[in-house]
Amino acid sequence: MEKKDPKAVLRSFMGEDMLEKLFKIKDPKLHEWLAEIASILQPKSIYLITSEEDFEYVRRRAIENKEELVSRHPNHTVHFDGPHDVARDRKNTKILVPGGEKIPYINTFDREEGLKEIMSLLPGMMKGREMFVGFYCFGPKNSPFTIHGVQVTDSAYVAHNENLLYRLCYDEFVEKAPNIQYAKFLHATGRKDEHGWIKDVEKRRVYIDLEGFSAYAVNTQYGGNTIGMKKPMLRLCVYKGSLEGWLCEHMFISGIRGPNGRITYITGAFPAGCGKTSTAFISDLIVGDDMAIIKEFDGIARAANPERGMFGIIDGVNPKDDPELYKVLTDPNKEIIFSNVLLTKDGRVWWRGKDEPPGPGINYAGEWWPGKKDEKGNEIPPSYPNARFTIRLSYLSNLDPRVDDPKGVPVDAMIFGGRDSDTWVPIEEAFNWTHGIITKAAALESERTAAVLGTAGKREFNPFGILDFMSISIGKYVKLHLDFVKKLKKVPRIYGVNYFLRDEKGNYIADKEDKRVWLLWIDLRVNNEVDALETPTGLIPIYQDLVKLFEKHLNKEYPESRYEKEFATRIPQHLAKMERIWKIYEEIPDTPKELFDIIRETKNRLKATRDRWGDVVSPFKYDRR
Ligand code: SPV
Ligand code: MN
Repeated sequence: MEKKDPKAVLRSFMGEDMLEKLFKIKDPKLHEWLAEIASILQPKSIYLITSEEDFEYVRRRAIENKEELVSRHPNHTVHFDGPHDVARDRKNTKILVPGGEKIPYINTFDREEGLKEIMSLLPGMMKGREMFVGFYCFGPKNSPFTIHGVQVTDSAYVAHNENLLYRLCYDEFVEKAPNIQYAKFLHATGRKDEHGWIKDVEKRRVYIDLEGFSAYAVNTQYGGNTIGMKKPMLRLCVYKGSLEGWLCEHMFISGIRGPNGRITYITGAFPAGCGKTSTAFISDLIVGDDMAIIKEFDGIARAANPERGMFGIIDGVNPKDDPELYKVLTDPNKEIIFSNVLLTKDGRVWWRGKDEPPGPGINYAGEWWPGKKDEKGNEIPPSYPNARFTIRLSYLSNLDPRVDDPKGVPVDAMIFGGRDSDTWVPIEEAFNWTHGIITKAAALESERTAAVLGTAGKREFNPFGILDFMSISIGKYVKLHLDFVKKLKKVPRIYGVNYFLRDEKGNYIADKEDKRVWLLWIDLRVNNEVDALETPTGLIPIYQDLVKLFEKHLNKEYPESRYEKEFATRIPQHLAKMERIWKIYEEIPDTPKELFDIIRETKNRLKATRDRWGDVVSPFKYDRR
């Protein structure tokens, strides 16, 4: 069949001025793609987001079509995803690969079949709706870090989020296309019920097409599935980095001020809901809270935040522990999108962390009143544990001005952490890069949180804190990191952290604010200003150094008994962990051999230490290094 002229097709969906804007981007493939999907999806009209002037229109549309409700503060809107769509859907999120090649721990699916399935869902899906097309940058503008992306969605809520979270990059498309590689994201909300919730959740699909450098999300609203520039892009970015020899990470980026005002830059990987954002906030300068692209320039590893906003967890944000964030989230003058919080009858936004009790209103599961139970008799929380807020980073008073630096910031240290009640110490430095990548990053485990659908609390393997967004074999990803260091003149130090260690009674041992001390210790280590103690698993702080930091920066005592409890080596737990990790990587065919060497050495050191000191070894037993 003869192909129709894209311009003629698109003319029936948009006015001449829009059409002109679109054709300023000199990329026939883009025009063809948009014409093709518009013909299939049959939206009422198409709206291009090309400048900040379009932002107010998109926000207004989200309110008019009731995807967002306005709270008592006109700048604060609330969106509800519905009880079955409040988190990322692991089961139905698939990486499309030719032939459906099986990759351990990664949910793969045959590319052709996957694309066919998506195509079968799409016809007419945008009928009666407006289709938004946005042009964004994943990274600072005019930067070697940046990946371009086009988002197509029939949700003004999704487009509204993207406008706050990413740098608008229409001008770069005009300037550079077709000589840029850009990702394509297609989101179609699907049928909604009278609440505005997805009707066909069983047909929810989030498919990532590596070869086509694109992703699809259908029959879903939750931001982690639908905001293409966020997690779908992260998966494409991991893939692209693996082909080109750089790193794409699920990491915050922040700066900590050491003596004389120097800044040590730290990046940190954590699974969702394990302290990534709070670590960024306890630093002195925030660059990013969720993702990082890390590349080598002149022998230095440098990191850039692909985002310019935050889609953060709001549950538990309170004035005492998170003063900076709380202030922003309660400021009537800031533009904020809340999702899956409670909107009370008098128009207040409520989440766990507010000091007043929640009053009746609406939440992710419909009308809510204190004590409301679901059909199984379980109490429905007023605000969902994975409830989120979307804001611009520019609202933060401690935002690092280098957030927009096209060259990014230098990486002095990387930290890896998860929810671990009984094994890791609060902070430990790896002996070197390879040891760190293997024992801190590749061996990361964490208890599941509410950020994914399913039961929270179970210990899961989560290498680099990125498993949910991994699009290539884990073995390859480990190798990519081991090789990356070969380009570096200055090697970042690597740390394992754990904020979730519990005592015999099951209580957390550390206070939330203590993480600041661990970060300050990293600054001293990176600058060779303190020694450390050598344990079988890495290098830990000397007691007196921590006492000084606690006193100076938190104005509190750090008792010997706490140090001993926190920094003891729990050998049986470590050995069991090494067994688990060994078994996992045995099943991953392309695991680099060094991983097994280092695990074997670690086990030997742990056993020798146990023979000498027993199962639980006090940190006071160790020698300085
Ligand atoms: C995460 O879950 O890691 C998030 C939120 O940052 S989401 O966009 O759902 O991935
Ligand atoms: Mn995340």
